[in-house]
Order: sequence, then C-alpha cells, then structure tokens
Amino acid sequence: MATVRDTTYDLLRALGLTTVFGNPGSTEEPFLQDFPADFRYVHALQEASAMAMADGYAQATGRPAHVNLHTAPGTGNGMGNLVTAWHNKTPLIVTAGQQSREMLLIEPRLASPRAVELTQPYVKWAHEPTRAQDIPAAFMRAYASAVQPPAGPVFLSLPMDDWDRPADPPPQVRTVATRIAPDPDRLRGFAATLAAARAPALVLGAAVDRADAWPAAVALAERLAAPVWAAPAPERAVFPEDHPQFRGVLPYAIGPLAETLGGHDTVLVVGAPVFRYYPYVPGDYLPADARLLHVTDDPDEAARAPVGESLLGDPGLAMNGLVELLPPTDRSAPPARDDPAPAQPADPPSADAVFAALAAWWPADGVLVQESPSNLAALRRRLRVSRPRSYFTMASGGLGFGLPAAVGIALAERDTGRGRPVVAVVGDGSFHYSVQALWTAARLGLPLPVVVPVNQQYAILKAFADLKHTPGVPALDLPGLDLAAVARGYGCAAEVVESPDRLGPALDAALAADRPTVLPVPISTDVPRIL
Ligand SMILES: Cc1ncc(C[n+]2csc(CCOP(=O)(O)OP(=O)(O)O)c2C)c(N)n1
Repeated sequence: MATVRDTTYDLLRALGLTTVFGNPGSTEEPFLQDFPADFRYVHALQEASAMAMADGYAQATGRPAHVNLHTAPGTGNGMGNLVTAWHNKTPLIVTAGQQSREMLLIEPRLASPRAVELTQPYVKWAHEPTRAQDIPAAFMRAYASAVQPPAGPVFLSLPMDDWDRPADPPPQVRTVATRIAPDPDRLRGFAATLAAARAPALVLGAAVDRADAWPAAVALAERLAAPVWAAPAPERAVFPEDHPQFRGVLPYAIGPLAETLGGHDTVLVVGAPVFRYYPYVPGDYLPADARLLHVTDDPDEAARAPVGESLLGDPGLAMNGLVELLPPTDRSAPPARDDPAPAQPADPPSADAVFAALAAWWPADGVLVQESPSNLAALRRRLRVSRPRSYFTMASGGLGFGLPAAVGIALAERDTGRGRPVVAVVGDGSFHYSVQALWTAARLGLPLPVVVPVNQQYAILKAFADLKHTPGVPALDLPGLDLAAVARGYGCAAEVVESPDRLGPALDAALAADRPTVLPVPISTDVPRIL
C-alpha cells in the first residue's frame, strides 16, 4: 500500500520538483528517508542560503522550486530570504518539518507550535495539513497558489510522523494559469489616454522581465516614441539598456523621482510598484499636471499606489494590447543617452574604474547577480544589460540574497543547458550574510566568479547617515576580514585583483575553473552619494 511519502514523491515528480534545496534536521529525516535516486538534494549549510539558492534557481529556470527547512529555528534562519522571495515574487514551495503529532500538545523540543503563523505575512498561503493523508494534495494546492499571479512563496508545516501513514488515492495533477489578461474596456481607455498624451513616459518594472515581455516593451516604447526608465530599485533588467530610448533607473525617493519625470504629462508604469522608495525625500509624487497609468498583475500593488489609475493584467499581454490599439505617433524618439566619460585611474581604483573594466570584458550572454549597495549606480551606469533574464538582485533591501542566488542561477544555467556565464558582484559587507553558499557552489563544481569590491565599510550606511544627518553611528567599518581565506576555507579558489586591468584575465580564469572563484578587488573608500 502506498504511503504518504510515496504519493508525495510521485506528485513532486509529476510537478517537475525533483530538486530539493535544504538543510536537514531530525524533523525532516522521515521525509528524506530513502531519498529517491531520481531526486537531487542541494545541500546548503544554513537555511538563509537554501532559501536564496532556491529563489535564484526558480527565477532562472522560470519554474517553482522546493525548499525544505528545519522546523522553527531553521525556518527562522530562512526568514530574511523568505522576505526577499516574497518581494521578488518568486514561486517557492517552502516546507519545514514539524514534531510528531503525538507530542505536539505538550510542545516537545523542536515543536513549532504556531508554525503556520511563523512565516506570515511573507507567504501567499501557509498550512499544516489536518490529516497526514492531506499532505500530497496540500503540495498540489501549494504549487497552484505559488505560481498564480502574483507569484510568491507558500509554506507547509509537515509533521514528522505523517510520512509512513497509508495514503489516500493520489491527488489530481492540475495545471493553473500564470497570466491574467487585462480588461479590454479599460485597456482601450488607457490606449486613448496615451494616444492623446503630449509627452508620455514609460516606466518599467521587474514583472516585465518575469513575463518575458521585453519585445512587447520595445514595441510599445517605439510606438509611443517615449523615453523609458526602469522603476526605482528594480530586481531585474527590464529593457535593452543599449536602446537609444532607455534613460536609466529612476531615483528611489519621492521628490527626486518626480523631478526626473518633469515635462511628461502621462506616465505609464508597467510591472512595478508605484514606486519603490528608499530614503524619504518629500515632494510631489508626480510632476504637476501629470497623470499616471499603472499596469500590474498584483492587486495589492495597485491598491497601495498613492496616485494613478490601475489596470490588472500580465505586462506582456497588456503592452501587446496597447501596441495594437495605439495609432502611430508623429513625435520623434528622444535622443540617446551619452556614454559615461572614461574612468579616472587612481590607486586604489574607484568602483567606477573597476566596473568599467568589468563592462569592457563582459560577455554578450553574461548574467549579472548584484548585491553591491553603495556602488550599484556606478555598476548599472557602466554595465548596460542588453538581454532578458540576465540581471538579478533582491527586491527587498535585505542583504544575504546575492551570493546564494548566484549559486542557484549558475546551477540553473547548467541544468537548462543554456550554460550562460554567471558573475556575482557582491559588496564586502554583503558577502558575509549567506557566505556559506560558497561551499555548496564548490561542491557543485560551479565556475562562478564572485567579484567583491572591497571598501572595508558599509559605505551606503555612511551615505544614508550623511543624508539624514545622523552622525556617530557605530559599526560602519569592516577591518580585518580576509575574504580570500574565507573563500578557500569553503573550497573555492581566490585571487585578490590589485588593478582593474587584472580583472578580465581573472574572470577568464574563473569561468574556466571547476569551482567558484572569489575575486576581492580593493577599491577607494570614498563614499558615493545615496541620491
Ligand atoms: C539583512 C540585512 N542586514 C542589514 C542591512 C543593512 N545594510 C544595508 S546596506 C549595508 C552595508 C552593505 O555593505 P557592503 O556590502 O560592503 O556594500 P557598500 O555599502 O560598502 O557598497 C547594511 C549592513 C540589510 N540591508 N540587510
């Protein structure tokens, strides 16, 4: 007779979920017992890394991923990157073991008495099955919930004594839609407003990349002859950044953002929150007399926008619909941006000079994973991402995503056979939040270069303190860290890159290696401005 375990593994197989990211504990062992040969366990040394590796893997494969965590303490370790997965809108099925039902009433060691509340509010659905026999169908429901728009993580708490119980008949393997079409009447209204606009602007968010809608975005931008910005702090690249109409990323503060959009009477935002602000700089949300049209597949995102009219729907379907409805314009397209001036040599080099060298080396099919807070603007100015699904960072502001996410993304590049080179750029502070992901990458033999601009400080926090006039904050310096030694300790290669012209050869060697390579690059300690 089939057990709950048998039926669950069969369902996971049918759903294509044969990779499990995790870190095991006693409460998970009954699920993992006799781990089937056609499944793969990606072993993370800490749950933060398991979560972000799964997130990166799911984003890069375009499919949901399964993360199996230890009960309450392990789930707690994963929470920071669960918050990030929620903001990234990544479909993740997060499971955790639970103590035996027989003892739950008396709360033994490792019981998670309020397991379903623990991951709230950063999951779309959280559940502990009422009966052991409900586990397989709960997985099916978790899958359906995770992938429907807006996609996101879900959580199942699974008691450890459930797995050997006799199973009910298997649940039906169902499919669900992952795109929602916009209301045709409202779409026509949006098209009429855009057709009547004097100076429209297009602002695109990460959902455009998630929806594989770059061609629709380019077609719409060209039909409107409008400048294109990326919405503030985007977790994906959203438009070919070498396209003459691309203007860069909007600032993440209220006043400066409206100033940047000055002169535009109609702002169409697709696939982004309105807007993702960071430092509070008061001002108007929009230029005077401008109106905002908002296309999103997330009703909450639409609801919390302080201005604008919204249309729910998939970014690609909505933009293709607008292209069909919009008449050609006689406006001429805006002129292209200037290229940045050549980088100035200095010793140690500026981040700008290092990123100029990175951009000069960059392979056309390269994939960039970024967690370099204070140097982000310099990186994005220098390295223009020109292909879809080639740039990843966290939507949340929580550090500890980039390094493990890069491992998941590099694994996905190998698994899918695409084999694109993946490069992580991670600040020397950010490096340490989920540093143990290096070990997993080394065990998997992933040729992942990790470029670490070393300024021995939390530079962005110094910039923030400066903007907010809060002098005297402790703990903003990071002396005495030997990143190469840490990397070698986890089984990686390491090479300190002493000058920008050494970066290209070091990257070539790293991509040809059979393991990750950490490349600390000493840079100037000048603190870039936050805005
Ligand atoms: C989980 C988490 N803890 C703390 C912070 C606060 N924080 C934001 S940026 C930052 C410093 C990042 O330092 P580094 O990676 O060296 O980049 P730099 O600012 O120097 O460019 C810190 C600690 C955070 N965002 N997330």
